[in-house]
Amino acid sequence: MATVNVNNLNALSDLHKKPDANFTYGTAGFRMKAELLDSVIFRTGILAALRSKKLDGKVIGCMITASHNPAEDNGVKLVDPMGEMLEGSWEAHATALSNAESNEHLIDYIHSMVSSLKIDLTKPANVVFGRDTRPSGESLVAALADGLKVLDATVTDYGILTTPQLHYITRCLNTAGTPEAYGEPTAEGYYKKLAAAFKVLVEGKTKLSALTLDCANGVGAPKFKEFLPHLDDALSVKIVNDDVDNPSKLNLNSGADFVKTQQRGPIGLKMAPQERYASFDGDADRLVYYYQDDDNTFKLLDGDKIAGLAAMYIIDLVKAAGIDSISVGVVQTAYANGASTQYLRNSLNVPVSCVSTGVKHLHHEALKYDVGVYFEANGHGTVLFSPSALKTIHSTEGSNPAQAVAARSLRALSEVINQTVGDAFSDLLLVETILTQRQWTPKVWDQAYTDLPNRLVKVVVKDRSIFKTVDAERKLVEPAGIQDAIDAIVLKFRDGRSFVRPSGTEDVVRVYAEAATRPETDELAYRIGGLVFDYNSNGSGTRPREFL
Ligand code: NG1
Ligand code: ZN
Repeated sequence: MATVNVNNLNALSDLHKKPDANFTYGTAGFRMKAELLDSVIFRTGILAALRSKKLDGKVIGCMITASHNPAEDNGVKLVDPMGEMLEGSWEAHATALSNAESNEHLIDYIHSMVSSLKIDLTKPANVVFGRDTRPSGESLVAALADGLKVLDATVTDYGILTTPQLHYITRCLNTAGTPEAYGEPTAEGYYKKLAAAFKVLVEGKTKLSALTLDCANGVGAPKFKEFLPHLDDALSVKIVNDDVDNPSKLNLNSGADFVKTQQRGPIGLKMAPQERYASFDGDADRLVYYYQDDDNTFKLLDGDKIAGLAAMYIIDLVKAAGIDSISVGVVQTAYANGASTQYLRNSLNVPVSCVSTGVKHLHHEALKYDVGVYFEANGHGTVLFSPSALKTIHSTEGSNPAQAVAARSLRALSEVINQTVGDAFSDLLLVETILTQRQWTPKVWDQAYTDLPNRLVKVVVKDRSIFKTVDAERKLVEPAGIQDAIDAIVLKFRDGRSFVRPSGTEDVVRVYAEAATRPETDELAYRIGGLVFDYNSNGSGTRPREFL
């Protein structure tokens, strides 16, 4: 059995010593203050090479980003060969490698992986990587490159990219020359593919007024500017918050996360009634829309609204093409607004599944449908077309011109939508397609249903690990008795719904509540927040004042 070159590993690992900290590869990969990440990223490089060797030299992607987090944070996520997230069972290996206390422990763990997973170290390793605009990205890429040297991986540095671009490129590289070939493995190839499909989708339709796009001062700004010329004027976009030269501005008072959580537009953006606005997050995998109503109220069109719009449009197209044997389904998490679930089930008559938080859960569930639409309320999501749906769509010519046009649109739609992961560029083109096809203003889109007022509250507790959930995180089984207490409170509120779960990315417990009116929603959220605090404060800390 081949072994790791220990001298090589020692020399490289000594350049990237582990600090006194504990790391976890979670739903968002590793994510934390950038200054703590050097050893983690070095070791993630080793893991990426092992994963590639395990998969017979298939290309593994590695993205250095901290998405919507503040500028001083950074992180890393691995991408599996078809552009999907790293297989769940390898997350524990990532965590274990990152926490090995010495070079010896590191080598031992690598060898234990080699033997238990039957990894043939003589196989090639191929890894590609990219990063967002964070200043820490440059030195972290160097740490990653050192990690990749440990097992002599062949690497390609794609420089600055959006997260979904790296997922796309990874899939292209692994499918090149096969019947599943996904496209040219470059940013340019990605732009060409999306633009060509979008032009087919809006052909002959009257162009809408310009969309104002907030890029959160992140990588979406330079990349969308690169992309726009490919659209040949098929879409008018006015880009704002594009200052990537001032790193401290990244995600600051702007971007999809700010807009969704604050339920307001980016600070400094002057909004005109009935115009369209959209925000990306810092690595351009999340998208939310919004507008200002005639009475100046701010209206958010979040991931749930995008899912509803997409499902409605796809169901209509499938019918119009005469291929309604294709099943369309929607996947949400418990954070989806109750009114959106009602709309999908009762007005669109589509099956809706609810899964645990984290895109990998949504993605997995969406694969069960011919066409699976999945979105988190925060704007991260996509639409997956199964191989059999694609086959049907590609072989349908239609028995009349209307059917032929619908089938052509479905084909283009499957090209415009990134099949690997939620992609803000793709999702934006999807929304713009539908609004252009229908000649809808954001207000008309918004009329599908009215969101129930909702509130998300963070509760800082002593130990969030004591909160254990079941039923797609909608019920707590531990601490004992707490769920009954929650249910008793919820019962008192009209249209009340509330659930509690520990965050996977922050050291807090999240409380979600919705009810018929804003005051009732707030009261519900704060009463449940207080309950959670009382169950786990152990008398420490101060009970937040708003907790009734
Ligand atoms: P946690 O911190 O586990 O709630 C958050 C988001 C998720 C997902 C992950 C990964 C909410 C309520 N939670 O997870 O939807 O996007 O981050 O970034 O938005
Ligand atoms: Zn993101």
